[in-house]
Amino acid sequence: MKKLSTAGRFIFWLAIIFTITFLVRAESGDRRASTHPQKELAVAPITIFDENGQPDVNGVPSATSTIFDVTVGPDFAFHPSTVNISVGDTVRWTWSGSGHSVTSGQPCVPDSQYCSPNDTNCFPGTLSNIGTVYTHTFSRSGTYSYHCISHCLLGMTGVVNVSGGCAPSGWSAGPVLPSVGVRLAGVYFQANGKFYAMGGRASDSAGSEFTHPFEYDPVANAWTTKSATYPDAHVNNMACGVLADAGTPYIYCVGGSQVTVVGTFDRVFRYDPVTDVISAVAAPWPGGLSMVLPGGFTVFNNKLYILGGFDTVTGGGQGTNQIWEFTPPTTWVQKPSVLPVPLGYIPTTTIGSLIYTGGGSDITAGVLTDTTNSFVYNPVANTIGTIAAIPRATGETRALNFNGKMLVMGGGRTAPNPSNEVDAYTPGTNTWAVNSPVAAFGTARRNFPTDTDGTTRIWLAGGYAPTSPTDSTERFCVGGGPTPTPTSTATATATATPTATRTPTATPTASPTPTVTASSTAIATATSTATRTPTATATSTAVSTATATAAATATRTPTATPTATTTPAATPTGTPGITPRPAPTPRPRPTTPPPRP
Ligand SMILES: [Cu+2]
Repeated sequence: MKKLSTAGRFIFWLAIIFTITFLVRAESGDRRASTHPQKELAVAPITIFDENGQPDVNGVPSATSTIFDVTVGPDFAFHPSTVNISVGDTVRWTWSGSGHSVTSGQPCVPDSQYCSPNDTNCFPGTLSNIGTVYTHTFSRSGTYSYHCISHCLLGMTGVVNVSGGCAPSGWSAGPVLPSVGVRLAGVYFQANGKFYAMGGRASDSAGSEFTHPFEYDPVANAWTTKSATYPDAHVNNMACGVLADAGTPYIYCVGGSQVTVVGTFDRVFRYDPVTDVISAVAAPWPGGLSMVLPGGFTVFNNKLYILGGFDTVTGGGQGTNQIWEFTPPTTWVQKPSVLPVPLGYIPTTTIGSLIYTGGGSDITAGVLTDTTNSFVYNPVANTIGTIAAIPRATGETRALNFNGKMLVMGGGRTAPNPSNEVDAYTPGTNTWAVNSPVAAFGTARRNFPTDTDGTTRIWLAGGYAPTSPTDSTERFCVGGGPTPTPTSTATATATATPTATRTPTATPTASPTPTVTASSTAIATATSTATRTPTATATSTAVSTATATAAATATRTPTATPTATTTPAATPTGTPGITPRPAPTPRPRPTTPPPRP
């Protein structure tokens, strides 16, 4: 009896799946791909302009190029689902089942970077049949997710990790920014392989905000000031990330302050680096309330998450604990979870399906103090807990996912900060390493733009170093090339090798697949007292567990004790944690300007 019903259910789902398959195929309207797969094979390796006008997305195979085979189907999977290659290598997908596609983008959102059968019409997509062969050569390092447009929801997803392609190895000085600058947001834009520094200002004087994005081209090893103009001057400490809308990736930016002006903006805009156009997004951040700067920010599943923030008005300036989620084109949701403690400027990144933080600024009565608070947040289950504390207090910087580890990049303002230390957190073991596998960078700084391609390169520039704005740029490359000349003191003569030379060896570092199952870090459920042994490191078990709902009353010790005694006094109240923020009652303008955010 039980067997029968199981079989029945199986057949039922099969029927559903095939229905979906045929419906999608009916919409796709590309018969040619199905009937003449061999033709596609002949066409595919040629460089093609995609709808973004990107001619070099499908790179020219290098002399040492290797072909990696992936089978599409016959089940609802790619085999293997993860391939690790070097820049210049080619992936060759062969269909052993029908009605599938290879479509770039995080599941299940096409981003038009590449797709079967010929890198065009990635959105809404084209399905191909058994015997089809599609090849794509990867000319830039990075982590490239893809999926089958028809069966993504069934888990038909894959990843291509591309490493190498840069030199020299380690940290080296890059060209200086077009201006000294602080409070810019760093964004790597995978579709063109460039690094962007968004917003920010040249000094702490009125009117010093930047008006155009800065673009760093790793190939030319040069900065460019773009033509697009920001919609306003509230561009300090924006939360920015790459999200796709209708198949096209953009840099979305949220919120921001203007120096010497009280309050913040809640507006959202997006920047298309390919067309160099900034456009408005009619969905202001509800958590901004015209006075909150976004805290930590990161992207997961084509959604931008904002963790905590800096309420620049209330109480003379204080941290916030809310978590917000933005989904293109215009949807904001406040998550039921809150941070165990209010924090601003939180180093935050996504590894697999979890969001990690390390450090962040306690803000009390306008005074910022670096902390060691370290959390893991599950945006799907809406649970949040602590992880082993970062080995030093920091804030006013970013965390990056580099080969499945969280790197916390220097930062901090409480002596001896700012720092140039790079702390690396490994989720699988719930442990931290200092300046390994990525060494400390040259110039200690805080509040600077930084980002990574995820596998091979890291960029950073500007920031307070330690108190005055700098224009120095540093870049990190793993593998290839000779060991770098120690960077730091990036004076005018900076420009080192104009890249180009690449040794395709690219020491495969670490485990490039950032799939992280909760394992040791345990986002456990509703237990209340979150006691964590202060020394912690070793045992992965005892990780504490402030649950989403409980944390509302979390008491916070404002001392920046390195052990981050969070004590989320989790009195599990029945009410979900979304205590609506008190309406911004008109409050007297402070006679003295609040701390400059
Ligand atoms: Cu499929």
